[in-house]
Amino acid sequence: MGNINASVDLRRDGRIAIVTTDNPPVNALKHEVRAGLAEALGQVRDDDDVEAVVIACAGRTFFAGADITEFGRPPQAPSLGEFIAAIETMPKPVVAALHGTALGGGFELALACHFRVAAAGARVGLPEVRLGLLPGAGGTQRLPRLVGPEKALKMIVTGEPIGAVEALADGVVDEIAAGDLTGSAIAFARRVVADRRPLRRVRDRDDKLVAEGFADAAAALTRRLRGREAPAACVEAVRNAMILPFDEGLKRESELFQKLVAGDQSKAQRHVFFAEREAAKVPGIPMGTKPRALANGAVIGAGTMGGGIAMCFANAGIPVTLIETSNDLLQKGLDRIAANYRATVARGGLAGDEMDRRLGQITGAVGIDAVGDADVVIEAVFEEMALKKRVFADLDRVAKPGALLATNTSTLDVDEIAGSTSRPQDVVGTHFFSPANVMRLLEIVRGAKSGPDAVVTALTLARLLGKVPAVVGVCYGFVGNRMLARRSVEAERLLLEGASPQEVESAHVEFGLPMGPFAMMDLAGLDVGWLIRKSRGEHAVIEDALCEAGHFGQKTGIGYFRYQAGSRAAIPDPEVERIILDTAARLGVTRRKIGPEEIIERTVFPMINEGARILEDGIATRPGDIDVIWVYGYGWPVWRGGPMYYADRLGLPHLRDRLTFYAERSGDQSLRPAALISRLAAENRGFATF
Ligand code: T1G
Ligand code: NAD
Repeated sequence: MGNINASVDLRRDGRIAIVTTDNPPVNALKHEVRAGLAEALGQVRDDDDVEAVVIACAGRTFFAGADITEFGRPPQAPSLGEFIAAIETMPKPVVAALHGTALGGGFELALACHFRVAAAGARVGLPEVRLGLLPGAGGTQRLPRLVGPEKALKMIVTGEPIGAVEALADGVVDEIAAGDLTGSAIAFARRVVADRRPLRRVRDRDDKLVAEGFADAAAALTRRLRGREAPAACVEAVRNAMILPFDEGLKRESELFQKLVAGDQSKAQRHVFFAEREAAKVPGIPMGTKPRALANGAVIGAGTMGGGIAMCFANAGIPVTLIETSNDLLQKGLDRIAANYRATVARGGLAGDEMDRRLGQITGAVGIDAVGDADVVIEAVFEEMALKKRVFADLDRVAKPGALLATNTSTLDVDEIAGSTSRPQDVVGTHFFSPANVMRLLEIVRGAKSGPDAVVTALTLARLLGKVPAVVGVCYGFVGNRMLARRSVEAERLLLEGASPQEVESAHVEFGLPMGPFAMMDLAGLDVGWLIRKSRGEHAVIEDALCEAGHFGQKTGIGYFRYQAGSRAAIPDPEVERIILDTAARLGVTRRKIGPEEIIERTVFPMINEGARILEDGIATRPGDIDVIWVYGYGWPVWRGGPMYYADRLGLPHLRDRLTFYAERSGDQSLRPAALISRLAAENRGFATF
């Protein structure tokens, strides 16, 4: 409780005024905070007894930005821009005391201060682009004046923060606090006064505004951000810093911000921001449930997934034992990991010594006894139930009491796997996505007997490995793959009816996905799906024919597309075209030209329909969880908010009618709208109200 208002406090230390904000959890710059700060500044501005001002925050972080929940609401004065202008025109030094994550409007506020003192662990950044925005309170005009346009653009287009040491080197902060942060900031302010140091306003500094290298940097940074509006706006705004007077650049920045904040893309990305945080809140877990220890791990199987999962542990600094059935297979797995790291080092994405440190965290072994005293064991062997049950029965024998036992199965019944142990309360699914060291999602499968602390431990593991968790129930394919199976059925029909693999691919890439269904299958390996179908007595006429012809995807150089050695570029394959035509002829399918709109409707709508059934079954708790799963597990474009959010934008009545049309035309009753869709459409509601 402050003395200015509930969030802001003003006190004095001699002739230094300290304005402290306390608005947990992240000191978001909501209206009350801005009003309190403006009031405090007003009080000390003309108080001759005050020589300088320190702006600090209580709690775990300096201002982590504007209050995102206020976007889209009627603006309340003072705006952040107005308050920031007031700081800059203060007739006495204003020092910002930075700790935690000073982000967005919080960092922009600090950039308007005359000096910045940071705690050693502080991080500063402008992540607005991740919300489909650009910095809207001067960040695109002030940061380039401190670090140069190229570095500023990199920080703004990637949204990646920098640490205090780098910020000091760049002149973004003036000092790293030795001891207590606020104390150091007060001492710094006193020295500024004593030394009569001139008030340095960042806006007045032009010496670093050199255009050299900017255009190339902009091209390189935005190359992979197709379809997004915000990155282009960031480039325009930072360019303006070099070509326009400060106030004009600021005005244009604000216009760009207002346009983006009212736009569909930012609304979708803000939905994902909050959905990601909601997804980690699991109903039915008693408050205060503690995670188990996670000091080391073991991974069973060093194939496509096992290797990537072991890298996640190593990247997080957690020692891991990678276990295979033979030295040859183990060495193959370890070689693949080393090659992966070397490729990253070669791209400049990792330092050589850091690679060595991470490789040092991975120990290879043959035989399940090597699990030893691992706190968590993740099984990633072939997708065969009998084999997985044997592995878990062995784990029940060798793993230490209380170890978290997890399976990376893509589809299989986690309860049945847990049933092969005497400790089903310790068993969960931890479904990583390929490539496991890259994809950010961790689909945590909660079994009927999974203990609450096992679920909480899996959630904690996700955060330690830098993954975004979503907790789901047990069913075939859980959430992501269950929906994906619907898309695969329709994708195959599209090929039979006349669309080429590359037409289906380009429709999905145009839609904003990194790749379409066929390039994705080629990456994951067609043999994984083939094994699963065979074990379930199911068929996919074209994909089965491809597998029988050895088309397993990138791992064999031929799948739906052809791949040259060392390249991931998908090349159309006449042999695949022939297999499709032969199969269509054999089945007597009439072929026709199919456009991209129909391709997307027929692959995306059945997925959403299955998403509705998943909500009906309680396999997912919230529609937002499904959106998070698709954004972080399958590369669904974040600026479309996720499949369920996208459906609400389309309108459920429209979705209902299109599904009904396709069900009647194809005769496939499983395409009929789910009861939930029919009900919500009839009530003119969306999934958001589910
Ligand atoms: N506004 C409102 N709520 C926020 C928030 C924000 N800026 N940041 C976090 N929260 C909530 C979050 O929803 C969660 O709520 C709780 O705080 C803890 O968050 C003009 C326009 C700071 C690194 O983009 O990146 O400034 O679930 O679980 O893992 O240019 O939160 O508990 O109810 O994420 O420790 C720019 C966004 C805004 C930073 C902390 N700033 N936040 O991570 O905790 S736009 C950002 C984060 C802007 C200006 C523009 C992270 C974090 P709940 P958490 P965390
Ligand atoms: P893979 O064939 O590439 O690797 C499996 C590895 O397990 C092989 O190296 C094999 O030698 C090893 N293995 C088999 N039995 C073993 C045992 N008893 N002890 C130790 N190692 C053993 O398969 P993958 O693609 O890595 O799939 C592994 C699991 O992950 C499967 O359950 C799969 O469904 C799941 N998954 C796969 C993907 C994907 O995209 N490939 C994505 C998510 C989940």
